[in-house]
Amino acid sequence: MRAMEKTIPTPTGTRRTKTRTRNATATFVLASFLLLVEGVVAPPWGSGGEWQLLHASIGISAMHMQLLPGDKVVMFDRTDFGPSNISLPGGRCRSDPADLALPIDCTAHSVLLDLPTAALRPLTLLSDTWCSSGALLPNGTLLQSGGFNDGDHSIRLFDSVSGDPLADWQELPSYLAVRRWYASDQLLPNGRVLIVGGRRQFSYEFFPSQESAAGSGGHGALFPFPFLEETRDANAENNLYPFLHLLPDGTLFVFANTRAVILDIASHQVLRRLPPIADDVPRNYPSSGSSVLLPLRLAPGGTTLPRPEVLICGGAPRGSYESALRGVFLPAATTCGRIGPSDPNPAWIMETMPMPRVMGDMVLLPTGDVLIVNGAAAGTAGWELAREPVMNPVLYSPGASAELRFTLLNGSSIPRLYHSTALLDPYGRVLVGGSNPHVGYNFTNVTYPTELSLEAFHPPYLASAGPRVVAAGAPEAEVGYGEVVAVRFEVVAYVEWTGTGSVEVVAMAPGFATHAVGMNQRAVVLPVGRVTQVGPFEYVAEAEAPPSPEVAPPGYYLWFVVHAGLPSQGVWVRIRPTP
Ligand SMILES: *[C@@H]1O[C@H](CO)[C@@H](O)[C@H](O)[C@H]1NC(C)=O
Ligand SMILES: *[C@@H]1O[C@H](CO)[C@@H](O)[C@H](O)[C@H]1NC(C)=O
Ligand SMILES: *[C@@H]1O[C@H](CO)[C@@H](O)[C@H](O)[C@H]1NC(C)=O
Ligand SMILES: *[C@@H]1O[C@H](CO)[C@@H](O)[C@H](O)[C@H]1NC(C)=O
Ligand SMILES: CC(=O)N[C@H]1CO[C@H](CO)[C@@H](O)[C@@H]1O
Repeated sequence: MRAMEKTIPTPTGTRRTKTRTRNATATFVLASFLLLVEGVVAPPWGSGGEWQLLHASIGISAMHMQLLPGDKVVMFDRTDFGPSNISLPGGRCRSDPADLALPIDCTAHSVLLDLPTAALRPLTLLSDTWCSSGALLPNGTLLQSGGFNDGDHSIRLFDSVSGDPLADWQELPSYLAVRRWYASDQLLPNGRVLIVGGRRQFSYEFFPSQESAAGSGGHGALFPFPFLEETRDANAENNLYPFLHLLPDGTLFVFANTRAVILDIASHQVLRRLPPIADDVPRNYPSSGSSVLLPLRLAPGGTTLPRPEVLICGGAPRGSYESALRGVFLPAATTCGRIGPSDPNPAWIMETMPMPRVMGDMVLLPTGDVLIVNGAAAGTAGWELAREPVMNPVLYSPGASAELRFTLLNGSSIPRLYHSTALLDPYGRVLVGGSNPHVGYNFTNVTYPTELSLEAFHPPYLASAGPRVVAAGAPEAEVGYGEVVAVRFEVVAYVEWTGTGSVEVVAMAPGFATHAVGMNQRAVVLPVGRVTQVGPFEYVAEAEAPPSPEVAPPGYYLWFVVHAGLPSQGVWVRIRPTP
């Protein structure tokens, strides 16, 4: 047991200090992190990052993945795949006459991973989650929406913070107004979630729906969104899993196929149509590229809004899907497009990646860089429709000069094609899992076997010693909008202190990963005021919490301290909803 001090601000600005006791698990985390950062000997890997196999089999294919507060990861695939490689808890079996593969299935299709111990726990899904979407609600409950077959109108909730060791999925069948298969979710400033599109659905709806909030028990209201019909290609569609990014002024950037609009959620009006992406390559499923909102850099006092920029990388040229069905796998896109959607005259800047990629996952890192990982160099998303897996991740550095913009990193040995996922974890690693390019769990007699493994990619920064946050977080830490928070951290003895100007505090929202889309990922670089030395290697940085729910919707964020470009381990801080 180890006592630890936490300093959090009170609303008046004076600070109170309280002491709490870390439990054994948390101490274990700390210990293993210290081992990692205190290795003065040269790390076993170089500047290209390192791959680590966390689990040879998690029992399912990590088709959907969400990081949860408490350092857990929930993963699931689909129920209509046949038997997985892990049994349902308590010897239960699921009896579902509507299941397309196995009416009585005694295996699990969802697992919960505890990161500190790497322990896995099977969870119970009742209806099919295939190609569904999700968002972490401000209270720490994961909302998962839609799917296929008997699950296409369902929403499911997973409570990550109650501490119930047997917590499991709660299903609300028939909640959604329409079928949502390949939809995208965005957490909104008011804590509700917008659920957009899906196959042949040119509309969006909300969770909680107004009606159910008012107790009517009926379906939620449905709002037409003709943009999704306009962007649908005849055969391939190429507009599924639209990219959604909440902009700091509260409007929503929506990208489908090759086009983008700005939607005002309150009035349901399209405010603006942006120019189509410059090379006219479709970017959405099955031409799956990936997209992030680049880190929002805040000015002190919350007076000026940060300039948002959206980055979209990879995809597959029009015709790739039809061609792949005939067995001809066209080269994927090598381009990225970058745009400032709130600029007076938004224009795409096109850049070229070191190699082509479709079905890549883009993951925001605490350093402000973007990792592009997984996917293939030829073909598209869909069963058996891709070839030439891309084994090497690429780092995109938004502020670097053109020559240093892309860095090729060390490759994995495991192909990750259709249904692979990636997300940032609290240690600053990127968890990589999934790849199920077949209609069942096919492990033999197929070109790319279904993958039940889970890897962690250690970005190059983990080879050096980052700071260690000793206070600010702790699982129950909460801050309000605009509050100043004292973040205490240590810089290890042998690392040169590069001065207060090189300290950043970054709040990162945990994303929901599936089908090359990282829903609700968000990096907010907080204004840092005074940085005070309080011990031999110990400092306190005064960081200003985000100014508004438009900049950072309420809920759980990982806060990282970055010193001289090296991030600490992330600590969970909840931003309180405004009353
Ligand atoms: C990783 O990349 C670095 C630098 O590019 C290289 O020196 C190292 O050998 C690579 N390690 C592995 C395991 O590939
Ligand atoms: C979190 O909020 C959602 C939406 O209001 C609600 O349905 C859910 O029950 C809440 N979770 C907990 C644990 O209270
Ligand atoms: C994969 O397995 C399923 C179910 O076992 C089977 O129906 C299907 O034909 C297999 N696919 C391939 C490509 O072998
Ligand atoms: C392997 O796959 C081929 C075509 O996909 C199929 O014709 C053959 O029957 C399969 N063999 C086995 C042993 O499943
Ligand atoms: C494909 C796969 O991972 N199969 C594994 C399922 O689980 C058993 C043991 O529980 C392993 O022996 C198999 O290799």
